[in-house]
Amino acid sequence: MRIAFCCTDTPPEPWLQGLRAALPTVTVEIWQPGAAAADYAVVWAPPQRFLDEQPGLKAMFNIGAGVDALLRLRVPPQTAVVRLDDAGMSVQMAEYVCHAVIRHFREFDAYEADVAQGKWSYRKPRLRQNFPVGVMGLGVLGQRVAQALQGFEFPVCGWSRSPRTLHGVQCHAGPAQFDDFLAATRILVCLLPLTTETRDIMRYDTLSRLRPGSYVINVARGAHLVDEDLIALVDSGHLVGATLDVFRTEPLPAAHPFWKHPRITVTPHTSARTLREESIAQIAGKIKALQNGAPISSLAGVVDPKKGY
Ligand code: NDP
Ligand code: OXD
Repeated sequence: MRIAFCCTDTPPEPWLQGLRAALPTVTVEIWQPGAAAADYAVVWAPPQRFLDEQPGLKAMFNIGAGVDALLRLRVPPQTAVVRLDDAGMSVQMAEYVCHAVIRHFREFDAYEADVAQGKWSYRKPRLRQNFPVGVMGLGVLGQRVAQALQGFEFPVCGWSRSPRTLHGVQCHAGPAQFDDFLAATRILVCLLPLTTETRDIMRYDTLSRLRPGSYVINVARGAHLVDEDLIALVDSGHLVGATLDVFRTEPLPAAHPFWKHPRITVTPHTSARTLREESIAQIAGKIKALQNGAPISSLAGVVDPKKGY
């Protein structure tokens, strides 16, 4: 059995070593144009040529949770696309989102500004009941984030494609319940996959339906957000600010207004990083299961190309 490794921007050696150690009877090689046909592939942002030259792959394991970039390519129809299913990302995402929510709710940025001027100041405590958090996307990451926020006693609501029942979360589903979800939200967290349905979902008309004084946290994909609409709504005061980890163009261009906007906090796509050891263990476990005859549909994280996630 042969595995092709084709990951852009990823130092290959530690991955090759880890995969070979986890699957000692398997040949694991960096893909080169003209390479022999492989059974499986481990990929991140592969070139189209890789897919064109490997039409017989049984499955392609993406070393990230989001598959939007991969699905923009022509994937051979019989090749299953399998994304990372948590693999240590959900706890990182929960840390990041709770940090951003609490920083906003407790006004720590204002305290830091005061302290920088040598000012000992107090702000009136705010009621967390007045800061309901709305999580768009109640999948692997969104559920963990919703659970972590409940630990801090924030009211939490959520929105997904199909109806969900989550303890303590006011769940909404589908376009028909989107308005109710927005109206119930004061801190909006985006954890959707990027698909044709979700592209530009945070734009002027949708963000305007959040209650005045709302805050936006985007940790999914840059193309979920229309940048100029966010800036217009923050500048008009309808939104009070945003924390953004993902951008339409990455790295964020030096001249982009997000960098210097006083009410927008930027991080470099780092909210939940791929953890190599966990990811290798998960991918190797799935390859072993397939080799032992498990059907591909039994694996967690198999992407439905029709839904786009
Ligand atoms: P999942 O596939 O587990 O969850 C996706 C959720 O979004 C599901 O609840 C799904 O609904 C919902 N959803 C999809 N389409 C729609 C729609 N049209 N309307 C309403 N809800 C919809 O994904 P993960 O939680 O693992 O990851 C989410 C995204 O986070 C990734 O796709 C990626 O873009 C991003 N990400 C960002 C990282 C970063 O570092 N910034 C790191 C990792 C991921 P349903 O439950 O009905 O299927
Ligand atoms: C992912 C990411 O999708 O890191 O895993 O954004």
